[in-house]
Amino acid sequence: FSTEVIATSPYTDQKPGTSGLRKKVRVFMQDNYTENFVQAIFTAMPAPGPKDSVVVVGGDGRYYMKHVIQKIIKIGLANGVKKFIVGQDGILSTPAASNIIRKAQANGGILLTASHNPGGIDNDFGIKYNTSNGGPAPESVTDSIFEASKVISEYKITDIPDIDFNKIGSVHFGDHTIEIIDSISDYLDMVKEIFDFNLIKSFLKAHPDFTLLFDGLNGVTGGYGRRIFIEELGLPLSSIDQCVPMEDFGGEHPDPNLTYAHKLVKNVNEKKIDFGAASDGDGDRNMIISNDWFVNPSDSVAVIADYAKHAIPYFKKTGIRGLARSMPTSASIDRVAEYHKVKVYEVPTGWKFFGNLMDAGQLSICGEESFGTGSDHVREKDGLWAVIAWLNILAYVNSNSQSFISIKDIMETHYDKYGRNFFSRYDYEEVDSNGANKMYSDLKAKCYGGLVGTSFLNGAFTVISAEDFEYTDPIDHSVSKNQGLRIIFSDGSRIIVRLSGTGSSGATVRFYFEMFENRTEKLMIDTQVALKPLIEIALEISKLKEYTGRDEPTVIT
Ligand code: VG1
Ligand code: CO
Repeated sequence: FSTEVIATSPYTDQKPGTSGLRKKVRVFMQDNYTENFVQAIFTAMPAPGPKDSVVVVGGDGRYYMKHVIQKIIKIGLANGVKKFIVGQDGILSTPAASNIIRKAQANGGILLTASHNPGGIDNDFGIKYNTSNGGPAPESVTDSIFEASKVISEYKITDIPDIDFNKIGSVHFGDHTIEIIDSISDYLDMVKEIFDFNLIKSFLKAHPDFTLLFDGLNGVTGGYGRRIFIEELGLPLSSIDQCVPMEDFGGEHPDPNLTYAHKLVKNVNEKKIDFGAASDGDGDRNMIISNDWFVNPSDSVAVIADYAKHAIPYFKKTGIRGLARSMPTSASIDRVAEYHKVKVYEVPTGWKFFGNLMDAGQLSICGEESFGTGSDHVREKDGLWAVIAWLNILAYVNSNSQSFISIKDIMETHYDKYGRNFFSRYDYEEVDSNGANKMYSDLKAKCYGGLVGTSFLNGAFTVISAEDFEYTDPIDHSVSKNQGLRIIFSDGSRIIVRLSGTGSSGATVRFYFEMFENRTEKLMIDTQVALKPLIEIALEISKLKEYTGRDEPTVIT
C-alpha cells in the first residue's frame, strides 16, 4: 500500500477525560477531528511507539464505530502498526478488549465507546487508548496525547480498501496483518477459568424455581450474556433481555442504575425475579438487584471481596493481595479488608488508578460506587465478571443450606457482621457549566476557609477535615490533584462533591453521601432516611440550588 501525508490543523478540545475522549458524534464528524485524535494517539504511543506494534481495536457497537475503526486501521498502518486485532463486526466489550490486549501481549488497544452515554448520530461517541497492561492509559500518556493533538500539522494514512469486519480470519497487506477474531470466545474461556461453573450449574439444577434476568440494555454485552447464561449455563431464553446490541441502544441510556435500567427494575419487581442484573453500553459496569433488594455497588464489591477466596476458584489460587476502592466509594470494603487483614487503597475516580497496584501484585479486587467492580484478571472493570461472581457466591452459600439463601439474606448477614455503610449518590446532569464551576470553586474555598470545626444539626455533625482530594500513586509516585472535595465528620460520615469528567455537554455535579451504622435495629432501614441529615447539610453548605437552579437530582443511586 502507499501512504499519504495529509495536512491538518489542531483542535483545542481533545483532552481525554475520566475515561477517554467523549464528545457528541457530530463533533467527531468535523473535518479531520477523528483523524487528528487517532494520529495523536499513535504519535504519543509509549515507547517503542507504533512501529511494528500490535494493536487491539474494538468497541461497544455504537453509531459511527465502524467508520472510525476503518480510519484507525488506515492511519495505524501508515504509522507502522504491524498487526491489528479487531473484534468481529468491530465488537469488543471493554473488559474483553483488556483481556485480549493482555493475552496477545499487544502494545495497546483503542476502544471505541462512550460507555453508558446514549448513542446515535445526535448522541455520544468516544475513543480511549489502553496501554500494554490492558488498562486505560495513565494520565502521563493521556497528557501526551492531548499535547500531540494541540500541535498536530499532518497525519499519515494508507490507501487500502475498507476491511470486512464480519469475516473471521486474517487480511494481509505485505507483512502487515488485520486479524478479525470472535469477540466472545476469549472472554468466555477467561470467565470459565475464574469461576466455578460446575457449582453454579448444580445450584441451578437444585433450585429449578430460581429466576435470573440479565438485561444487556441493548449494549455490547448482549452476545456475551447469551453465550454465558443461555448456552453455557443452560438457563431459559427468558433469562436474557435487550441482548441484541444496537447502534443507538434503543434510544436509551445504556446505564445500569435504578433510573436508566427501568425496564429491568420493572421486570424484576413484576416477575418476582431472584437475581436481576444489567451491564452498560461497553460492558464494564454492572447492577445487581432482586425483587426485594438493590445491592449498592459499594457493598457489592465488599461482599465479593469477603467471599472470594472461599467461593471463587481464581482467588482460591491467588489469595487476596489487597483491596481498593475509589475515593467516593463507601468504606464498606475497608471493613472487609480489616477483617481479612489485607491492605486497602483509596484512589481517585477512574479505573486507570487501579492499574499500577495490580501490575505490582498488590491488588486483587476493587470497585467504584458508579457500578464498577473488578479484579486483577484484566485491567478494566468488568460487568459480567461481577454478575457471575454474585452467581458463584449465591451458589456457594446455598451449597450447604437447607433453605434458600437470597441476595437480601447475604446482605443482611454482611451488615450483621460488619455494620453498614449507608451510601447514596445524587447526580445533577447537564447543569449549566458556569453555575457548576462557581459552586465548586466557592465550596472549595469554604473547605479551606474555616469549615473544619463547624458543627451542624445541633452539634450532631462536626467537620474534622475538608479538602480537595490529592493522590500519590504508591508505585510510580505520580501525583493527581483536584480529584474531588471531601468533607469528613467526626463520626466518620462523609460528603463528597465532584464534577464529572465523562459528560459531553454541560456539567454533571455529583454529590456522594456516606454514614456508618452498627446498631442492629437500624441496619435495614431505608438509605434515603438514614442519610437525610447529611444530604441536608450538603445542600446547605454548597448552596447548590442558588448556583445551578436545581432542586432535585436527575439520578439517585
Ligand atoms: C464516571 C464514574 C467513574 C467511572 C467513569 C467511567 O466518571 O463516576 O467512577 O470510572 O464514569 O465509567 P465521572 O468523571 O463522570 O464521574 V464508564 O463505565 O466509562 O467506563
Ligand atoms: Co462503561
